[in-house]
Amino acid sequence: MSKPLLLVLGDQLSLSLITLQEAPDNAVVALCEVAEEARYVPHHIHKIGLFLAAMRHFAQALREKGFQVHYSTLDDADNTHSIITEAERIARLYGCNEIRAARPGEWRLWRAMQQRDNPALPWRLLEDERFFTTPDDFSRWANGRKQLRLEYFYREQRKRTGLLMEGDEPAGGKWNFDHDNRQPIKAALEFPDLPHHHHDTLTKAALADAERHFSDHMGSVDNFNLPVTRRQALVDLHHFIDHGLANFGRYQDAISDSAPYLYHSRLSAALNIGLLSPHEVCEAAEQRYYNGDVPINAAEGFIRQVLGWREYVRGLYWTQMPRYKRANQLGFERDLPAFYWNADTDMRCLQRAIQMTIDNSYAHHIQRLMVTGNFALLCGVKPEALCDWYLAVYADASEWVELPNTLGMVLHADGGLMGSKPYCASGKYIDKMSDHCQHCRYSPKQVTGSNACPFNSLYWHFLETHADPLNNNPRMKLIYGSLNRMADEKRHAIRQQAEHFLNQLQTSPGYGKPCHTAGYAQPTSKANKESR
Ligand code: FAD
Ligand code: DLZ
Ligand code: SF4
Repeated sequence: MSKPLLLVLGDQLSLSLITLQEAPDNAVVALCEVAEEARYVPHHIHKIGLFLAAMRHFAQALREKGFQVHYSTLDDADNTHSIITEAERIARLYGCNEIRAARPGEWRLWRAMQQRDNPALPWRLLEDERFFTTPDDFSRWANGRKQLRLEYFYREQRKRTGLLMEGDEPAGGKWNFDHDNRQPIKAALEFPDLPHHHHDTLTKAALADAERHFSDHMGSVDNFNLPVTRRQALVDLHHFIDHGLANFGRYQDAISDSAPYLYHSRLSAALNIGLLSPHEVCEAAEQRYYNGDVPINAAEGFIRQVLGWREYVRGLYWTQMPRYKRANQLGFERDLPAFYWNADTDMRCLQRAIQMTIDNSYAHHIQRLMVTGNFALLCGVKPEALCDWYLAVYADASEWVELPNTLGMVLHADGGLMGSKPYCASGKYIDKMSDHCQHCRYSPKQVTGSNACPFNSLYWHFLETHADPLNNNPRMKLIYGSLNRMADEKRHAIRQQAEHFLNQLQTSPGYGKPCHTAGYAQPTSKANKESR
């Protein structure tokens, strides 16, 4: 008779998970805290605390529902500290003859599960059905298309689900209201306060364990305020729908020097670990539009992120891996700038985006794309260094969503599969969308000279360096026209300015590791914490 071990990973904390839905009465459910998952990149302490606290609460909820649960803690003496070997150890402990697991969020684990080859203890891998689409659905959609553009995928998704559809037509008469969603920051804006989540004894112990085991990682648990139960995640969802959604669209691209969240939902971590479903968050936003509480550009803008972008990047990831991870179309070779680990820079926009990341394990999309991402693109940071950083520092980061965003959207490393052109921008864009520049020692209006915003010369330098292949891109014709019309002396001065900046840029191969530039000692993570 079959007796399965049902492995539930840290990002599969949903009662609707296929493994749990199909559980026979004799099944044993395993949740495993393992050091390997916390260390393969040096995850932010909030992220580790989130996983430990949420997994412990989920195990408790499963027991209350009558499941037999084995929970391995980091301190268990016999813990093997690797997901695969720990699942096999527990299976043998309970006399299970099969391990069942839903598709994990990262290809490395999926591959490792597929490669196990023990007839006495086979792994049975199931499709994760908690998304709107499966990788097979995406593959069918992509089949035969020359370009895999989000917009067409998204329209199909709207038609398939009926979300914001009125018969065969999109609600509001248009598929996409992005044009209305580009308002910059304004001084008079007031942003909603966040709900404050109570830390019960389970949460307190999980945070203490995270700090005790991983004290060398970025961040401090002092200001941890992520939802760790479904109940807390629902509080965040309702709070966003009541207080953030109406302005979500309009200020989606704005950047603030002081406010980390603006009108963003801050729901990504809860969605990605399974405390919320993408269906319920989209339906909640749609309902508010039909109730007349929020404008169409807000509801559509939000639903496009979840039903469109989130599903699209997942489809790309699973259909393009593993070769996707090796892509580096522009041939970038630079290590990560050292200040990405400690925010020690005089460029105000970068300082604020990275400090907010250190404080909250969160930065909103435009900070990731147009500040830290744009800077890395202009400097030519190599994909594996940048991807590891985004994967480590954000509580919502899982490779299926982080990799396409970083490698495809930010670094254009996939040759335009994901985005039709690189999201490169000068200081002028950041000045327009944010209030950073007024606090900065540099001027966004100057391109050369000691006060010139570094983004400006780097921008032209990037275009010049990568003219082949980028100047053939029809969407970049205009900007290459400007570059080509520039006087030789000006071009030369800009090139020198950028090269000087890049030559003195200190880089670091990893958190706490020595920097590449001689004469600079990166602060250790401890010193780093004390200085905050
Ligand atoms: P909101 O702005 O409120 O958006 C609502 C929801 O839409 C998000 O919660 C998220 O689920 C979804 N969403 C929005 N944009 C995207 C997108 N581009 N791709 C996929 N889903 C999206 N998101 C992650 O969830 N995990 C990551 O590891 C991650 N890494 C990123 C790395 C880079 C370089 C960039 C540019 C973006 C990355 N994103 C990632 C996408 C996006 O930045 C975050 O989803 C968003 O900032 C989370 O904050 P929020 O919940 O307040 O989002
Ligand atoms: C991110 C993370 C961390 C820090 N710890 C664990 C853990 O102890 N046990 C676990 O099952 N999952 C953890 N995770 C999430 C995993 O990295 C994630 O489940 C895989 O990357 C697959 O998506
Ligand atoms: Fe950033 Fe340049 Fe503005 Fe300074 S001047 S905040 S470096 S864009």
